[in-house]
Amino acid sequence: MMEKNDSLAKIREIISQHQNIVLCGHTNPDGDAIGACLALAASLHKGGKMVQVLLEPYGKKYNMIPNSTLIVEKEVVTEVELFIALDCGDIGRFQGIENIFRSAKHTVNIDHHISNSYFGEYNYVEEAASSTSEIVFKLLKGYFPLDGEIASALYAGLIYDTGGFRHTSTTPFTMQVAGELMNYDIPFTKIYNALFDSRNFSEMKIMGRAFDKAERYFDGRVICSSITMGDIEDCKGTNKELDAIINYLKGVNDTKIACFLYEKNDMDVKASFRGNDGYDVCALAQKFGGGGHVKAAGCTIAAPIAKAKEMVFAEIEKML
Ligand SMILES: [Mn+2]
Repeated sequence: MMEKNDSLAKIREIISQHQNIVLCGHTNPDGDAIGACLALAASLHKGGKMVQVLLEPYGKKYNMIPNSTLIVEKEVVTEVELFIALDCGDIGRFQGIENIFRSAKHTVNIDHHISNSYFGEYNYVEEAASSTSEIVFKLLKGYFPLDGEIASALYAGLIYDTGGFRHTSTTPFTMQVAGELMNYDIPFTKIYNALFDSRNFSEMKIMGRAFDKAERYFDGRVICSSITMGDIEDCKGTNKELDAIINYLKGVNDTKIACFLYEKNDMDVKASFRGNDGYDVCALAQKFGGGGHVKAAGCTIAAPIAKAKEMVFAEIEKML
């Protein structure tokens, strides 16, 4: 099989050869996308590069990830020498800035999603890596600056994507990286609590509504809940406050597949899936043009929420 990946050494060389660098993470960025972007950006900035980060607005709980001042509005980005996409499985994962990506002289794709489409001119995709932040650590260590703030950002990405070292993507190397990052005297308790144990009042209210609306199907093997724009409005929240729900659904005893759907706008429904052993929800998400990991994946479906649910269930029925 032809190796589709470039080496980390090659990626470092490309970075070293360019001065004006734009980084982006995926749409609706999570702890790993933000952590990886701000860590790499801060390191390159410290090394004297002109760095701009493109990330959509994100939830308060990520505010403890340092160096968010490197984030810019897409309108101010002109003439990109090097564009680095982090934690993005496909070009469709960075919405609204595809034109910036295409106008860049060179592009790099660094990711750990199994569904990655190798869309970069240079690619480094490691499915076995716990997180993109873990890959960024390997990229930086010994070659680019690392400090307490950069280590905090990487640690945030690492624990976010492993669910606090719980998911099967956690490896001895993940723990080794965490240990090395802790040597920078990072506020690891604060980072953990911000990511996993704090929420807005509105977020709690929306969670309550989602739990109330949850139902089980296919003899209890499938659990599903959904949230409408009206629900979010009633709870005075936003659709950035829905991330925690799916894992609670998955945690219900005897669940094989958990689904959570929400109305993104009048046209689109966002669906998240979690699968237990033996159920490939990445394949499920791919049926709708989405992707992700075997046990955690998602997609966007252009249909009303009831219809989207029907479509998802029709595919799930084939899997069971
Ligand atoms: Mn990730």
